[in-house]
Amino acid sequence: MNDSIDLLNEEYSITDSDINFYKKNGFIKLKNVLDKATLDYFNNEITKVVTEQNPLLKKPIEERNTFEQAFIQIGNLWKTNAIIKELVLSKRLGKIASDLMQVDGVRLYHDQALYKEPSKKIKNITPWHADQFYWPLDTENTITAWIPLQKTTPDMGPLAFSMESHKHDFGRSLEISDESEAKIQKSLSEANLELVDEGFDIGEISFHGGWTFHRASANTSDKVRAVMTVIYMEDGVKVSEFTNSAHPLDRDAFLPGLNPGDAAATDLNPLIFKR
Ligand SMILES: O=C(O)CCC(=O)C(=O)O
Repeated sequence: MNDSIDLLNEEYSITDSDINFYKKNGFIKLKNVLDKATLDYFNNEITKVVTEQNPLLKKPIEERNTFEQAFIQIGNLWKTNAIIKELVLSKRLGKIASDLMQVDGVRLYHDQALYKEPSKKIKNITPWHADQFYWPLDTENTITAWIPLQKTTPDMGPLAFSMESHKHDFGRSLEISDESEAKIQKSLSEANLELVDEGFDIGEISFHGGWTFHRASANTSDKVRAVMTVIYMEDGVKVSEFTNSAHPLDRDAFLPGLNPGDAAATDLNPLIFKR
């Protein structure tokens, strides 16, 4: 293991007030979870893989649909890259996920890099959505670590959250689209839910629950917004019934071979942390 990732073996202390904030609001932003040396190390590797594998390289941003404009998305990186695996399976992050959800252990659901390109021409927002729409998991105990690989200023499209929106079920059946942006925005405004839309310092990471509504503004800066995400689920959860067309696709990608009722624990879902 490289010296710069020793930090991944150290524990990050989560307080009762962090747990209460997460429970009440459905997300939390935590400072100094990683340091610059560690982030530079992973940024270098993840950016190399994203550049090599970018499925949108030959498609100009103006010709893409809203989802494709929002970010370059590449998943399951940990499976083929030993360096990225150290970050994705790190106990430091896995324990934070367990502590915030107040569960005994977490497994990996999947990882993905989300790179929002700089764009002056197109407003490449990430529309409002809740992730769990896509996931055939029989639990509410899912959480995403959104890990910016550099300081992320407000003009780069940092992740923004609607406070307490995990208690609000309007819009849960909308996939990421222009429709989800318009309809969920309207419903969150009508419910007077507060928006948290701020930059991320270097080393700051957010954790949001599967039903928390979130979005991101366009990247109007001149730098790429490089982000890695790790999605955790409580250890012991089962595959749910498939109730939309995204569910079997996610099953194939992240829970291969499983059917509703099976334990969500394939070779792609290692146990990351257990008390
Ligand atoms: O990075 C983005 O713009 C969106 C990220 C997101 O939706 C997620 O991590 O759940």
